Amino acid sequence: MQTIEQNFTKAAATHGDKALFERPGQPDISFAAMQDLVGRLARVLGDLDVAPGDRVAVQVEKSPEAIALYLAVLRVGAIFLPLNTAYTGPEIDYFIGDAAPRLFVCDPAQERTHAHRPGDALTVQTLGAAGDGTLMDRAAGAAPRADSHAAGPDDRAAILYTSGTTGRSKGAVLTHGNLVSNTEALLDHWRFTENDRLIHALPIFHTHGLFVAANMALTAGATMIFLTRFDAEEVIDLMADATVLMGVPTFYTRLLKSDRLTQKATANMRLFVSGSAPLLSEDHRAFQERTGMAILERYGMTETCMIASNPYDGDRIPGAVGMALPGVTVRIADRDSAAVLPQGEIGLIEVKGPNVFEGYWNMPEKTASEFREDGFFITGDLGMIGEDGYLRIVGRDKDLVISGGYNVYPKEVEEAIDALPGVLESAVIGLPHPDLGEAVTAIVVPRAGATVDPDAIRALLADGLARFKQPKRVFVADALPRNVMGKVQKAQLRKEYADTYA
Ligand code: MCA
Ligand code: AMP
Repeated sequence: MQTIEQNFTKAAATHGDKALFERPGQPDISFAAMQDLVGRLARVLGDLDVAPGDRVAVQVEKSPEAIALYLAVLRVGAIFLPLNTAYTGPEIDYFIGDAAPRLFVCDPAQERTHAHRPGDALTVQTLGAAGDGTLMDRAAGAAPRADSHAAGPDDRAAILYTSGTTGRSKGAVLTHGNLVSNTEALLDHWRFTENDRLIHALPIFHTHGLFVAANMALTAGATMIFLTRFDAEEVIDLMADATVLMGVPTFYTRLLKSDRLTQKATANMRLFVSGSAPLLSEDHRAFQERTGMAILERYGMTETCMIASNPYDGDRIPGAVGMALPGVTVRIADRDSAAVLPQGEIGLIEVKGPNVFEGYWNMPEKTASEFREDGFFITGDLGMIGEDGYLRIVGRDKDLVISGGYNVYPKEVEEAIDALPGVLESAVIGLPHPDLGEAVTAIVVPRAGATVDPDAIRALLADGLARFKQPKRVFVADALPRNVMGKVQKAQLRKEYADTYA
């Protein structure tokens, strides 16, 4: 069994001087230099008493050093736990409390905020965007550790928190086998090789940027053109010297806004991948008209890595996410009876394979409730498999908003709003948004005799909720529409407020 870290070591042995990272205006970083840094960071982790199975929580800006830290954590057999840089203090408190990491690595600017954290077992270190901070200071003179902790496919590699319908985030535990099998399937399916030059503009604390994009380049020995954020004009400039872009639908919506997106601009590119949220069919078609290239849409989940993909050769169909990846089984089942449904019928998308996670950290009951008895994981997405064999996602059985590729669970936002003074209750919905796909929107009902101000509500939410979870608009209403069972009719609200961002 090889781990992602061991596969990287193999690639580094072959590609020594080749650039692993290229960054506009900054020096390249070769595979050999990266390998040296991973070794030194692995030594530092050992010196900090990080043992196999320990969690290492990391909330840092995107940098090559952060990727090196990820590989070093795998090298020592610990569990990598990346956290969105947008998370605020109360959110971090929850993750640290739940995962009980041995080490927490934060941005140097946050060190004082987190200094209070060290309890019996927790150490806080820092890593800055420019490769600065206490961790790198320690690594400067360290003797590289070359040997990897022996890991089997079922050993734990990472925990990624995903919000829950109950409002409580769940840590999805991913094994080395999950990461390696999925990376291998994607390398093969998308014909990704050492000759590729990947424009990497995604954040590295989620599956898409870390376990799809970075793992593929690290394993294949490819070069990443590593950008700290997505800028459409910059990405168009870089296409002349790149081969692949992986992005969320918002990337493509924004690229299409530029007149400079042309067949000529994309002539060197061989593949555009979209995922994490539905790609608008009209964007798919417009992109093909403008560039002559069909975006390849794929479908995945934090709990399952990638599940299905449109073909590399063959039709990439707008509105479809393709077929199950090799080794992965997808079926459509009835929500209540669990009966497997025939082709063409809409039901819950369920998945089984080496890509499917072990379970939720410390939540055996929650884990059990999301698997069928025969081991299929219930995604909570609604879909159907057409006569053409392509999977289409037609909706969600879970109350979830996906904004610019980030998941927001309404329950969590509603709980935060309901706790504010003067609020009786609230409903949070996703509404069509021209840039983000869906925008988080709140409808708030004041207590009798109280008045609530939408701007004040937004301001009060700012300290406790990550920015992407905060409602873009807040509406005040006298009451929420309910059915006879008393359940809030969110479909009705979505209809009523549909044109908010038009
Ligand atoms: C930024 N803002 C957002 C978002 N991003 N608000 C809602 N949703 C967002 N996604 C806020 C900013 O804080 C700012 O707020 C305002 O919106 C405008 O920011 P802007 O500069 O336009 O944003 P940006 O920095 O350009 O970011 C937009 C983005 C980014 C490029 C779409 O959100 C992004 O990189 N998303 C990718 C997420 C991702 O990697 N998802 C994969 C998850 P204000 O104006 O108030 O200050 S993995 C996954 O889902 C599965 C497994 C899968 O299948 O891949
Ligand atoms: P996350 O929990 O961040 O891993 O997000 C996973 C969810 O994103 C899935 O359950 C889907 O609802 C959604 N998703 C991912 N890829 C696609 C896609 N290509 N089309 C539609 N929805 C998608």
